[in-house]
Amino acid sequence: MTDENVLFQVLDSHLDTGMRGIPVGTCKTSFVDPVDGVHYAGYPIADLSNVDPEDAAFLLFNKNMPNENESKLWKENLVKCSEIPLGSLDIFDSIGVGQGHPMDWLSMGIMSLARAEKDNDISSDAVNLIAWMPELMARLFMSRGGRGDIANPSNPSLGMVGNFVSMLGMEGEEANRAERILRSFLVLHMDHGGGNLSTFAGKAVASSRSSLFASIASAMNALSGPLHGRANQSCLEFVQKVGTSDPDEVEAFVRGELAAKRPIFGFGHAVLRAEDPRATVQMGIGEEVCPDDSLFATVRTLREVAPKVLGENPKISNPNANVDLVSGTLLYNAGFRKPEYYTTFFGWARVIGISAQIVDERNSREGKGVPIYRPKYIARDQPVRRL
Ligand code: NMX
Ligand code: MLT
Repeated sequence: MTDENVLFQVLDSHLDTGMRGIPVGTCKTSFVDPVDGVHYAGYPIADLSNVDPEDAAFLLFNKNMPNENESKLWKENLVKCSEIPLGSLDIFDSIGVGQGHPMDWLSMGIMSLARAEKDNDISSDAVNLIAWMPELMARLFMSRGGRGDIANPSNPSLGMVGNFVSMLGMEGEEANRAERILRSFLVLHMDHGGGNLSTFAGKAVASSRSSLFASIASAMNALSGPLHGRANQSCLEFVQKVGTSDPDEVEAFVRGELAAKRPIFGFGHAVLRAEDPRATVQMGIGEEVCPDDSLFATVRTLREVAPKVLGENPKISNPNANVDLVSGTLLYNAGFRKPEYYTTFFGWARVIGISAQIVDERNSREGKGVPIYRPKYIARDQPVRRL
């Protein structure tokens, strides 16, 4: 092996670090620059924040922005595929109103749709799942919330977000605001390179040639943890607990949380080393849609104060805001008042990026697909023994 082929030398100190920084594969949908953040097929995320979510999905699958005709055909196909197989989500009627976390419902809903799997044709399964997500999400919200059937029948021609909002029964100004916030939310959260936990988990499961549904449900289970996707729920709860935008009080709160060994949600990142551009974009949306909101005022102060406090600890690689700092506050202002649902929106978005990455991996090696994942663990503290 020549030197230029050596990407990384594994040292003992790399073990038990959650594989931090260890290259394990390739990713075609997006890359994450530690300072400039995620780029979808080369486009910096901030440039994409106002594109149609459907077009961003096309970009991740096809690696180019759709022209007008491609966009039209892609959207028509999503409409065509949008009818959920009869009875597939009946499971939501049996879980019990308010029982279990919404991320568990999301995972169960996706597993339940597996009955419509197409002979392991993961490309069409991926398009179907993306087309079914708005109704799955709306049924999840209505059933878990004890609100009965969807408020309006599914109308996929409204677009994925418009249809979801309509199925929840939102109307007029409320619906417009929710749409504005959710459209950007979905685009910003769709993909983040190959190594984030949910994507990695989904691809690892898919490498055994498991179905797209089983793989994506696994990814959603990984996303449901508070250090990963559920940080958006925890962060809004945290912002509510702060309860002030006074810089001195906010600083005292942050210090108190650290002293109690609790994470400061919405800050830090495994790969990024500057403020996440997705946080910067969402701060801009907040200034546009809810500049006078008290939660947003707390977030504004946290963004100023927390990095200084976290920066005092040299162990913390990135004291700056991540994607989750403000997303919950925006969702709250979009009319979604229950933080426990927020990670399902993250999940909805990631279904798209992770599916695109799984399709790429399944098509690699001239259609043979990536080999089954099988990293090496170094045995420790287990000398050979005899009975
Ligand atoms: N609050 C408190 N401690 C922190 C924070 C934070 N925001 N960020 C890092 N640390 C600690 C971390 O727990 C670790 O401590 P120890 O060595 O005792 O285990 C130490 O600082 C070094 O961690 P890093 O290498 O800087 O970060 P790492 O890659 O391990 O973890 C996160 C990254 C994102 C898990 C971490 O920054 C964190 O827990 N943040 C708060 C939760 C959050 O907002 N998560 C959302 C991330 C984005 N996403 O959607 O996935
Ligand atoms: C993110 O969107 O920030 C990720 O999923 C977390 C990561 O990249 O590790």
